[in-house]
Amino acid sequence: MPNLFTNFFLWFSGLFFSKAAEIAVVGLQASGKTSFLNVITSGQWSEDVVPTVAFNFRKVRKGNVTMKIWDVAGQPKFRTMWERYCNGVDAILFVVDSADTEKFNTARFELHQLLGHPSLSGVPLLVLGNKNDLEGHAPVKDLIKQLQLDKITDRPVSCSMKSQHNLDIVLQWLAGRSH
Ligand SMILES: Nc1nc2c(ncn2[C@@H]2O[C@H](COP(=O)(O)OP(=O)(O)O)[C@@H](O)[C@H]2O)c(=O)[nH]1
Ligand SMILES: *[C@@H]1O[C@H](CO)[C@@H](O)[C@H](O)[C@H]1NC(C)=O
Repeated sequence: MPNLFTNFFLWFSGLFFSKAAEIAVVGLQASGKTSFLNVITSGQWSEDVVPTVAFNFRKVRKGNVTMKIWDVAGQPKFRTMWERYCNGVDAILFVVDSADTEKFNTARFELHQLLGHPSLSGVPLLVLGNKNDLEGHAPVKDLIKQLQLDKITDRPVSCSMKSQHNLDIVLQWLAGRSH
């Protein structure tokens, strides 16, 4: 059975990475963005060299999919850059550490700040609860409540937990947003 799943996942992720898509992967520092990308690509992505930037921004590529990754929390002056970096993305993937309940307030604040940018209106949002293998992690319904996802009405929103068994569903959702 595990082999069957793995094979299906590899087959499916191959399809996903053949489609053209640009995805913004954002979240608080250490929420697990890099780890998640390593899981879905088995670490096989190429890193673009980004001209010297004053904050933690990276761009990685695999197949025809580009992921733009950065930490949302930081110095307010960098907020003006969000719009530029999100411009034209097909989806926003917001990664949250579901075990770090003390940071939910910060995560909610930063998420809603980001979504408030006019040029990002309508861009689909997928919230991914990470570190759900840890004791005391919040379930999906708590994430929805804590991050006030029900208040987001100007775009498609989905919330999921990262687990071996639904990574294909996560990719499927993202693929539905690509062109
Ligand atoms: N237990 C657990 N730890 C994780 C998980 N994902 C990431 N981490 C750990 O959390 C830390 C931050 O992860 P990283 O991917 O670097 O976060 P980023 O700053 O958002 O890119 C690292 O020490 C990871 O090993 C997870 O699903 N479960
Ligand atoms: C990327 O897209 C082009 C054009 O659709 C296609 O020919 C190519 O095979 C794709 N790349 C990958 C790695 O799938």
